[in-house]
Amino acid sequence: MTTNIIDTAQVEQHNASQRTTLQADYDALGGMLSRRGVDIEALTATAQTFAVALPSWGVGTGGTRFARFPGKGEPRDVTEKLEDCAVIHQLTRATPTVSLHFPWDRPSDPKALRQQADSLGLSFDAVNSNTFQDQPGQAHSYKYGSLTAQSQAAREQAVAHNIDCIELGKTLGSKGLTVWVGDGANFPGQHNLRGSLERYLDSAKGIYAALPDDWLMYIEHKLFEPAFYCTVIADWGTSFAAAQTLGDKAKCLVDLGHHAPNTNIEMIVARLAQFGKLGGFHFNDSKYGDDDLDSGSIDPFQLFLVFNELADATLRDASFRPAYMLDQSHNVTDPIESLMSSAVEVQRAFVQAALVDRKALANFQEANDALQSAQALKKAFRTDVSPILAMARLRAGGAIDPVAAYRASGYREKAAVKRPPKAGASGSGIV
Ligand SMILES: [Mn+2]
Repeated sequence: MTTNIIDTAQVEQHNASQRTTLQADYDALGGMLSRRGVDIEALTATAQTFAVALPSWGVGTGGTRFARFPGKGEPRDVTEKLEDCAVIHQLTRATPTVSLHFPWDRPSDPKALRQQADSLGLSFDAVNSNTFQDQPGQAHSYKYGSLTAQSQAAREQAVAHNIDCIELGKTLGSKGLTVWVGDGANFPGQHNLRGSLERYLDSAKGIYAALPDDWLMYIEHKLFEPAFYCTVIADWGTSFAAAQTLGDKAKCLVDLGHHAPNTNIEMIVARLAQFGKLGGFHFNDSKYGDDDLDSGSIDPFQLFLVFNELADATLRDASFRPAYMLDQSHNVTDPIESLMSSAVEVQRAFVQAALVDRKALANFQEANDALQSAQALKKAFRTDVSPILAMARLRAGGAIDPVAAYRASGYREKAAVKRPPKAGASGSGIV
C-alpha cells in the first residue's frame, strides 16, 4: 500500500473547492473538441498514460557557477529526496519514477532504499554515473578527462565507476544507465580530436559489456561546458556514431538544453527516431545555452514540436517508448513547485501533439500547402488542454492545481523544521 506524504484529506479538500469550475471548463472544452471531431475522454485517457522521471538532483536548489542559495527544508540525503519526489507524484500523478545520480545518491542499504520507494509508490528510472568531478579519496583525478583521459588509470577508474552504477541499479530495479561526460579541451591542440573519441569508444565498450540484456545505455551529448573549445560527445552526430558502434543497447539521449541556440531539435528527434537510436530525453528549457530552466518556460512551441515528432514516430511504431526525464536546475523557485509545473508542461505538449489532425496535415503536405500545414500544427498548439490535464490528475487521485494544493499543505514549512541544514549533505547538481 502506498503511503501518501501529503494528507489525502487535504488534497480532497483542495479538489472539492475547484471541482465545479473544472467540470464546467472540461465540458466547454469537450464541446469545442467534439465540433472538431475529437473525443475529450480519449484525450484524457491519453493524458493518463503520460509519465516522466524526476531527477533526484532536481529537488534541491541547483546553483550556478557563481553561487548556490539553498532553500529551506531541502533534502539532505537520498531518502529525503525520495520523500519530495513522492509529493510531486502524489499531486501530479505524472512522475512515478526517479532517476538517481551516483555517487551523490549512493545508498548505504540499496534494498532498504528500494523498499522505501515501493512504499511511496515510486520506482527507479535510469541511473546516472558521475565522472565529471572528483570524489574525496579518489585515486585518479578527472581534471583532464574520465572516459577519454590520457591516463589509462583514470579511464579504467571511470569505467569501473559506471559498472558499479549498473550493479547498484540492478539492486534498485533500474533498467538503464545514462552516461554524460564533460570530457573535452579548452584549447586548440590540447586534444588530438580523433584520439580522444577513440579513447571514449574504447572505454564505453567496457561499460557496454557490463550491461544486462534488458538494459539500455543512454549516451548524452552536450555542445560545450565544462570544455569550452571542444567536447568529445558534443552533438547528436557523434552520439549516434557512438551508439551505432556500441550496439543495439546503446541509444542517444537528447537533453533539450545541450544544443546551440536555434538548433532544430525536433529534426534531431526525427532523425534519431528514424534510425532507431532515440533513447530518451532530459527535458528543460533554455534561452542562451545549457540554462536548465523549467520545461516549457521559454519556448513551449519547441516542446510541442518535439512531441509532434514523437507522436509521428509512435504512429509508425507502436512499441516506440523513449525514456522521459526532467533535468533542470532550480535557483529561484521551490524545486518541488518547479518540478510539478514542468511535469505538467511536458504532459501538456504530449496531449497537444495528440490533438494534431494528422490526416489533414498529411493532405496539406501532399498539396504543398505550407500555410495550412503550419496552421494544422498551430491549431493543436493553441488549444488550451489544461482542463484535460487537471481532470486526468483528479481521476488518478492527484490535485486539480498541484502548486496550490502543495502550498496549502504546508509541506515546505514542515520540512524546514524536520530538516535543519547539516554539513556534508548530498549535493544537487546540473547535468
Ligand atoms: Mn541532462
